[in-house]
Amino acid sequence: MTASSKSLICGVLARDRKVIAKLISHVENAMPGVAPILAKLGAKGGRALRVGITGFPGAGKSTLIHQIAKTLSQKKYRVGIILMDPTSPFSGGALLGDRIRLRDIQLDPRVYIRSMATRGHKGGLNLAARYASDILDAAGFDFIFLETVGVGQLDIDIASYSDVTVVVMTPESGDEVQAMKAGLMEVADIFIVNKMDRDKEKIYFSRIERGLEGHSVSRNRASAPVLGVAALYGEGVDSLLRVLIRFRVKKARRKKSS
Ligand SMILES: Nc1nc2c(ncn2[C@@H]2O[C@H](COP(=O)(O)OP(=O)(O)O)[C@@H](O)[C@H]2O)c(=O)[nH]1
Ligand SMILES: [Mg+2]
Repeated sequence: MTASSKSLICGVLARDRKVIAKLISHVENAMPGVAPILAKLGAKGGRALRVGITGFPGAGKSTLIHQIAKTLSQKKYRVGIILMDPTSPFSGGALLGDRIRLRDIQLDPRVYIRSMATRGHKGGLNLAARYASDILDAAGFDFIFLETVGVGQLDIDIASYSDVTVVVMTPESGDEVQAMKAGLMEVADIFIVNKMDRDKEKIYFSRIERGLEGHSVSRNRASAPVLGVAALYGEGVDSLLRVLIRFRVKKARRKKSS
């Protein structure tokens, strides 16, 4: 292992943001020599809870992640965020209001945000995102959120190595639920119906719930909880947080006993 590889590893373990950013770029560009570094770091990780957040553009994924990250940070957890959504407000396409809201977590020393371009990954975006998660895991982040657009194979790939998969919808998503890639519905652990401030008519919510119930019956596994939230106002985010913290405790127990 070269001296520069060693210094990259030390930098990541010391949670040096510049080094983390540099190594993730190496991964994106499939730089030679990166594999042994990832192998070393991979062995250091395993503590973080990896949460895939998916759903149609505009459903409120970024807003939700922002709220969760802010609250987790207040509780002294460290949060890594990986964005693979080109429309994400984190990645610069933000409305002014979004930017102002996001500034507080971008400056938060317990939060690290990385957006990944959806083009130009030599080894594939999916693999790059996976390695980026490994890097953040090794760096000691407690939670890692991966935001994807929710319409393609990538979401299902990410779900395959996430500990928890959250599907975000809105009250009028009834038809989207039908249209959503079947495989994605199968892997969802939690369904979020966002923007409940806008459409309090419970009829929408119960329609989605009913649609999802039919789904869990057909996939023959315990039904995933359906939580109504208003991410923009932080309403209902606490119950999602409790579920995620519980998942993390369970993961830590499994790791201990294995
Ligand atoms: N009314 C309302 N708007 C919301 C809520 N959550 C997000 N939004 C808005 O919906 C738009 C899309 O949100 P964003 O988080 O970028 O969605 P994403 O594409 O899924 O990441 C933004 O203008 C948000 O301000 C909510 O709970 N209520
Ligand atoms: Mg987004």
